[in-house]
Order: sequence, then C-alpha cells, then structure tokens
Amino acid sequence: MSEQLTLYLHKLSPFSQKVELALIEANAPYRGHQVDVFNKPEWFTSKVAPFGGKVPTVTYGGPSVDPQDPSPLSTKITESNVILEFLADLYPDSGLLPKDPVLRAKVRFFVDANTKHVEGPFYDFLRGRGSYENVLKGIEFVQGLLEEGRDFAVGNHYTIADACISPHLARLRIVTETDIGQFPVGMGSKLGEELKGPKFTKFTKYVDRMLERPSLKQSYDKEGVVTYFKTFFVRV
Ligand SMILES: N[C@@H](CCC(=O)N[C@@H](CS)C(=O)NCC(=O)O)C(=O)O
Repeated sequence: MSEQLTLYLHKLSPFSQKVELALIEANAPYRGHQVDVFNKPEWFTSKVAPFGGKVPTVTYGGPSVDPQDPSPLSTKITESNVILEFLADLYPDSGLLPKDPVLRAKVRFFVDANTKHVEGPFYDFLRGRGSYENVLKGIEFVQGLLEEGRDFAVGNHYTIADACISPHLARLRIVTETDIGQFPVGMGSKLGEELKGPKFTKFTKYVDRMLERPSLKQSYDKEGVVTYFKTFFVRV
C-alpha cells in the first residue's frame, strides 16, 4: 500500500481513536492531522468532510499535499466503522478482519453490537439522558459475545471488533473510577462496583487487557479526556 493516507482526527474523540488503534495495530503508515471540532475550519467542512463535517475522516490516494489544502484527487472516507472496514481491506494480512468467513461475520456482528448496545447507552448515560440499566444491559450483551479463554473479542487476533469498542471501554473506566458525568451522583461508582462483581468478570478482564495494549496507550490522552469530561459533562 503506497498511497497516501491522512487521518483527520480530534485527540479526545473516541471515534477518531478507533481508527488510530486500527492503524497502529496494522503498523500502517499514515499522517494524522488534528481538527478543532469545536471551531471547524472551512477547508475541513468543504473539502475533507462535506458529509457532516465529522472526525474521523480519512483522505486516501492522490498527491501528498498539505492536509489543510486537500487534493480533489484523493478519496474522502468518513464514519469510523466504515474506515475500520476500509483499513482491514487495505491491509488484508494485518488480521484486522480474519480470513475465515465465519469469524468475519462474528467481527461484524460485534461491531454492530458495539454501536447499538454500547455507544448509544453509554454516552446517553454520561449526558444524564439514559438509564443505568441500559448501560448494564449493553455490557451484558457484549460480554455474551466474548468467548471464554480468548484474549480478543473474536478469534485469536486483534480485530476491528477490539478497535471499535476499546475507546469506549477507556472512557467507561474513567466514569467508574471518577463518577464524572451528568448522571445522578454515585451512579458511576455504583457501575464500577457492579462491574467488579462475579457476574462481569469476563467483561472486566477483557477491558483490562484492552487498556493494557500499547496501541491504546499510544492513542489515548487520558488526562485530556478527564478534563474534557469535567468541563462538558457537569451536573446542573
Ligand atoms: N458516527 C460517527 C460519529 C463521529 C462523531 O460524532 N465525531 C464527533 C467527534 S467525537 C465530531 O466530529 N463532532 C463534530 C460535529 O458533529 O460537528 C463515527 O462513528 O465516525
């Protein structure tokens, strides 16, 4: 793969982090370019991400140019899960998607489960708009997909299933450790206590393994996320 790939990201965005994780795990060359999503530059919304102006977005191919002056000759790809699949296709030997069709289907089911049962319920809870029970139900669903004795979400290798959920697991850990969020006081800590119990051992061990990975540490600004949560998810 010799085409240029530029990732437009925000360092605190979990969706951006999914893509960074996959790139790092695949040992793929890329250029990362930070975008201020609170004050998006015109060149970003018009030339890089005209379909919604969100990070992550990648440009692929075309000439190697200044990221702030993207070439019309590159392809623009947005939506974190679409980009994850794209990277797995670009790097078929990376293991980001297994070769076996059954395992591929399992990875895709896990990615879908993460979108439906983790992302929505967790960020709604953080914003004080969703229920504690839904977060736990989502975690229980995902735990049900994890196979006993395996290190990864699916099979014996790091895949886009692991990449899609890990940024959210890192943020869940912040919530359970600090109780920061717009939910009622104590509910974050209560969630932490519940997850330490025997019912969630498989899930919690999986979280511990994912948070220990060098790719996670390399792509994660924990202090930055804590500060962001403290600033934006203030109880009123
Ligand atoms: N479903 C999208 C969500 C991406 C997203 O919400 N990105 C946020 C940052 S975490 C963003 O770019 N927000 C700026 C905006 O919506 O204007 C994905 O998975 O890529």
